[in-house]
Amino acid sequence: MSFDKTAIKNNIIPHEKEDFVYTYGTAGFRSNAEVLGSVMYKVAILASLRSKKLNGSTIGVMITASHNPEEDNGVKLVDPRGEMLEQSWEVYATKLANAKDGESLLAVVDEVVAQYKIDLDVPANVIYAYDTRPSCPHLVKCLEQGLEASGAKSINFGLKTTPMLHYLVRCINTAGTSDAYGEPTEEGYYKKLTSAFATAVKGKPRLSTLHVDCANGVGAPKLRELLKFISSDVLSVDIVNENTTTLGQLNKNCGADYVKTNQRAPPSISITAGDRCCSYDGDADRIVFYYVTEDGTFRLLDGDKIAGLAAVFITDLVHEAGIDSIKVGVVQTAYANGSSTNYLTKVLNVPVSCVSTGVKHLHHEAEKYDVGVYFEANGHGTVLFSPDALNTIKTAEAKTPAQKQAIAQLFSLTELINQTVGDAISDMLLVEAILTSRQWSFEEWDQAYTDLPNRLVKVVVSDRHIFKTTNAERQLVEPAGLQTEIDALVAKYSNGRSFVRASGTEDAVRVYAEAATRAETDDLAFKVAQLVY
Ligand code: NG1
Ligand code: ZN
Repeated sequence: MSFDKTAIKNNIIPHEKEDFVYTYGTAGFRSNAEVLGSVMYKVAILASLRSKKLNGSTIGVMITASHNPEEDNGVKLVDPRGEMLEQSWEVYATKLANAKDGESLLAVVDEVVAQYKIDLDVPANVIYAYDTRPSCPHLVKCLEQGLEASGAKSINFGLKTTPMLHYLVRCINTAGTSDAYGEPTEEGYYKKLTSAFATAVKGKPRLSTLHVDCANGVGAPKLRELLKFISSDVLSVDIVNENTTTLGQLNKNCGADYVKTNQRAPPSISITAGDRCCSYDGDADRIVFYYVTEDGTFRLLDGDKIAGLAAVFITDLVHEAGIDSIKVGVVQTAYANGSSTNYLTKVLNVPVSCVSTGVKHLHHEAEKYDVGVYFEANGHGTVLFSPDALNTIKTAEAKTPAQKQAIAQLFSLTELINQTVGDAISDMLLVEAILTSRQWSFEEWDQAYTDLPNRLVKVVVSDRHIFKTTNAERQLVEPAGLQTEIDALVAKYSNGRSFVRASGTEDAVRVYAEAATRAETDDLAFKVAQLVY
């Protein structure tokens, strides 16, 4: 099988819409599924080139649009260690996607080959998977057309959650090495997570049932499958919203994004005081938890709360294990609630960095710590253990039974937490392991700090690209003068904070505001939105 330029040129899938401009954004290409067939073809070519560049390492392609409505779809590339595609390649992804005919496509291919000095004779290896969207089968065919033209050896892994595909990519590329990540099968994934969970909670009484809203997406069948690998004496889960076959149900009035944005439980869940609930998003890489208090108030435990819980637990464990040389750090974005940042820096005394939106930015920053906890407020995140930290944990010698237990527990966390990307299933088990270990209710977890009231508003503008930011997106540099106006408004509110940035996944500008009270927050958000509009 060879990289066949003639076939690449001749088999090109024409653009569905003449004037559509494609951008490889925060989470790859994402838009209405109708315009994505042509993109899939090009993504396949790019994946093949990337694999060739990396000496035939396996590259992943995931077809999903996460929390977007069912009619949308998207695609992103996964690099050999399970991370997002290296950023410098994104411009070429965009260029390829916008090439309208065979000639211009080949011109971009030649540019990539020259830029990265790619040897086209190196064999390419690509694996791919997709979520439950009705447009997936067609888009998969378009992808396969591109894989064939570029002569890639490929494996269709079928229906998977996004994090599972990341896991598989890493397993395949590390197989047989000293840092082999796991068995490159779906079953291997379940076994790894469930056995780590069982170790992490050993000897502790099981918590009450956790109600899991799977957003009528791929998380539902996969969680059901995982449960076959773990005893209900250890983990009790009730799956809600698992209708993946009725059209129009995916992410509809349910899922992590619905809960976070509306700050309420999905109407399909009847939730009463004492119930423990969580919601995944459509491709199961995000999770948020929630409960209601005795007086019926809805309480959200979002990504910031998960980061705080993980940071405090791991910091304590490291200390109990007698390996204080391992330092824990947390990475957030500007959307993190001000109270969470305050709690992490002032109460826990852990270093916190703030980076631009998008997990790829958080992931890279988290790699700088021994243990890097990173979460977006919307519930997308994970915890990374550096190779040195991993080695220290593996070789630590216990002097007491308590140290022995702490070391074992720390090690189980390194197995339980998906090291490639945020993973709703893995994060759910992490939170359950911590709460089981501490025998904490959601209320007790929630006690760490109280969120400042906050509001996220979407403003549709004629051209979102004019909004340019700096300082991890916390300040606008363009349009000129707008930031000064925002600052003047913010200064009028106690604990006020607000910022504006263009979305990378939707054609809109996002306004975030927080302040001391709900009324002030809403007022600030509204006034800033008016400035933008
Ligand atoms: P954009 O649309 O760029 O704000 C959204 C989320 C990100 C991230 C991506 C990818 C917010 C405010 N933004 O990005 O955190 O998750 O989608 O899914 O939640
Ligand atoms: Zn997602």
